[in-house]
Amino acid sequence: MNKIELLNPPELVRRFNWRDRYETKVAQWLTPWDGEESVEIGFIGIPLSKTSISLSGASMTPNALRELFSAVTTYSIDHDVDLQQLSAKDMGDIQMHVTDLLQCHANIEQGLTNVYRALPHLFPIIAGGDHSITCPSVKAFKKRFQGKVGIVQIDSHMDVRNLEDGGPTNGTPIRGLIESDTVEGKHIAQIGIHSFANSKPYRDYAVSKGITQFTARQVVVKELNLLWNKQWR
Ligand SMILES: [Mn+2]
Repeated sequence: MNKIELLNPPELVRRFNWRDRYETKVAQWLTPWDGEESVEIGFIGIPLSKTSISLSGASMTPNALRELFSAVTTYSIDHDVDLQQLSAKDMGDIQMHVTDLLQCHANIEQGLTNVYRALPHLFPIIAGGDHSITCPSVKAFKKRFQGKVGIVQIDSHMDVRNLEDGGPTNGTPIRGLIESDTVEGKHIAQIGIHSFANSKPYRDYAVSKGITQFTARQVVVKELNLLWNKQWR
């Protein structure tokens, strides 16, 4: 078995032993990577929540998702697609440091870089963790592709807080990516930004950097207009 530095095997493995021959549960498809098999899609957990400004249980998310692997199937009726044709594996979790948050971020960037080096064609699906993990994750992704990277962010917050007042936190990942020249503002779209959840100086910063923003209200109004035109006219 090939050990990738800073990547631990999944902490939780959810099995589903009974099998209907015509149905596959995610637990029967998205199984732990054995360190050898070729793999197209990798589920990677980053169990970090201490970088959150407010109390957070986000570090429990990777395992909470793994719990659900036995409850859901690989088939989408909406898109008539069965994902089991893709080779996907649970790669495990990036190693966190217990107390050193900057070390956690360094581990994320280096650990993902190690993963991409070992498996250059892997398409990663990364499960945080609080939103601070986006900054080191995207830095590693950009290093791998050497090209321009864009972000579609679905969030009530802009996450462009200054880095001097206690960063890097879950409020700073977009700022960190812009200030480190990893991602250009014009390649970032934020959808769902809420009123009374952000400040005017950060709205001005986002606009000055060319970030495209759609508020939650704009999304709802647009959705209602679509529904109105479709169903009631
Ligand atoms: Mn966020």
